[in-house]
Amino acid sequence: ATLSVSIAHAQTPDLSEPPAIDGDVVGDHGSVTLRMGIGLAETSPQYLSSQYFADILDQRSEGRISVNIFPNSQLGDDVQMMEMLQTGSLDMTYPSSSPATTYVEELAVFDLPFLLPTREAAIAVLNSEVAQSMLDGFDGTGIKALAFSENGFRQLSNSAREVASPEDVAGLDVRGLSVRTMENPVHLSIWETLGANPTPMAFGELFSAMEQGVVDGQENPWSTILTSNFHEVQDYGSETRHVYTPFIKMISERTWDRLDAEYQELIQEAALQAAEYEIQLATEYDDWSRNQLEERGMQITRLDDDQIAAFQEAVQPVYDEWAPRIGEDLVAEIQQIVEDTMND
Ligand code: KDG
Repeated sequence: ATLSVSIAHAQTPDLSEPPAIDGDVVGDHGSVTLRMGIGLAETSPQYLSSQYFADILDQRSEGRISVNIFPNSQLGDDVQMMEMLQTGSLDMTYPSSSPATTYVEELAVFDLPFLLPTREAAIAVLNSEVAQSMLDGFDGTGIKALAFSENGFRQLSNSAREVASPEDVAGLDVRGLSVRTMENPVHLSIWETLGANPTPMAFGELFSAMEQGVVDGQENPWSTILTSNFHEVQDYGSETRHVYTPFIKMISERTWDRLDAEYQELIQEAALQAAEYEIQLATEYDDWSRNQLEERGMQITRLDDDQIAAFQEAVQPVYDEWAPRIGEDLVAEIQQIVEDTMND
């Protein structure tokens, strides 16, 4: 008998237990239900950390604060859900930083290619004062940004050909790859510069767009490629690590303003704890997901330092165009944090 391949594979890596939930039970300020929409699937670190967030609130409010999580973009995409937070028709969401640059322009620094070389450097940046001031930058938009979390290092996948160089993206005798990007101008610029045909598109539409051949490929962390089953429609993966994008945990200001201060404090604390746990989960998922994708038949190209350097050089015009617009000082400040972690 043939066992279905998907049954034979584990759904998650061996995950470390979430940290024990401690801290006092908060006072009774009534029952609250928070609706949270996310883009990714139930097996993703994003969902698992959201569940942990819900567990913290449940335990520390003795069941009075509950969180309903709606995965798989079922309530809308990142852009739509942020707008729903503004109007108060959704309580919480959890987008990539990239589509959130329409609210806080400085966030675009995270979209600069190859700026953050290691997870350690990325986390140092997320914990920095300059990152906190980006979260504060949402004040007055109708959205309260609670915490940065990890989406991760983004990798290229496609259904057309193996990609090991910028020339493979552009195609020499053939057309450039059509690549779906997040709704963000720096990402468009990256893929245009590499000679691809980029198309911004909502994440929820991506699987069928690839299935139908509307686009050849996309870029996301290995964990997203795996948990969204992109390998079913993508034959090739390239370990480009071209961008590290964070997630941002957000709550509607309308919802926030209705909450008792003690509930607010608990939600803020839980968001930070869930973010920390998510970074741990994302770390555990990363290489494991790549290996799972290989086992499931995706051909994955690991790039050596010279090959990465070729991509870095090819996207230099993106810096020339965007660093002045994002702010040379901000870019330099982030580069300094990176350098400090590399010298530690
Ligand atoms: O909830 C987050 C997802 O909707 C999205 O941000 C995933 O990185 C992502 C993408 O490519 O859109």
